[in-house]
Amino acid sequence: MSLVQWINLTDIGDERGALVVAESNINVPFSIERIYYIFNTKQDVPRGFHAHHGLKQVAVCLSGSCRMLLDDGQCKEHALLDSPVKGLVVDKLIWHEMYDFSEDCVLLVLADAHYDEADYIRDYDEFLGVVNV
Ligand code: T46
Repeated sequence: MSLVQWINLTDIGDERGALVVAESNINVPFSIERIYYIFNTKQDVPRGFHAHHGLKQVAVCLSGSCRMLLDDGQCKEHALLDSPVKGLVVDKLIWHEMYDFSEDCVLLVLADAHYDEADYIRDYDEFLGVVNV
């Protein structure tokens, strides 16, 4: 199965413009406990470089574009986030790196838990140990 899993966030807008809805356990496969967004990102400055022990997330590029590397310790895949109707699932125990942020990129992230630094694995060798590679 591909590491790159998309959620289709349907545009239910009308002649006035677009409208997209994200709902817990309906089109988002978990209960949303936190949202955060990343913008004004310096170009050529990547972010991420971690995995989560338990956190599940969906990332949506509301404006502009960026790319994300997903790595399960065996395979690496790259995804282009360039649409507000495409949500990229970032599951637990997936090492991820975001890069190639456009100047106008606004990256929204829906998460299934509150912020907890103890949930982060920020060392790649530790990550490989956790996923038993
Ligand atoms: C992720 C990717 C996609 C908080 O205090 N609360 C929060 O909810 C978040 C997200 C971050 N922080 C603090 C933790 C760090 O001291 O903000 C600082 C920057 O976070 P970080 O370096 O982890 O940012 P990114 O862009 O590398 O990663 C973020 C999320 O942290 C992470 O969970 O999966 O976006």
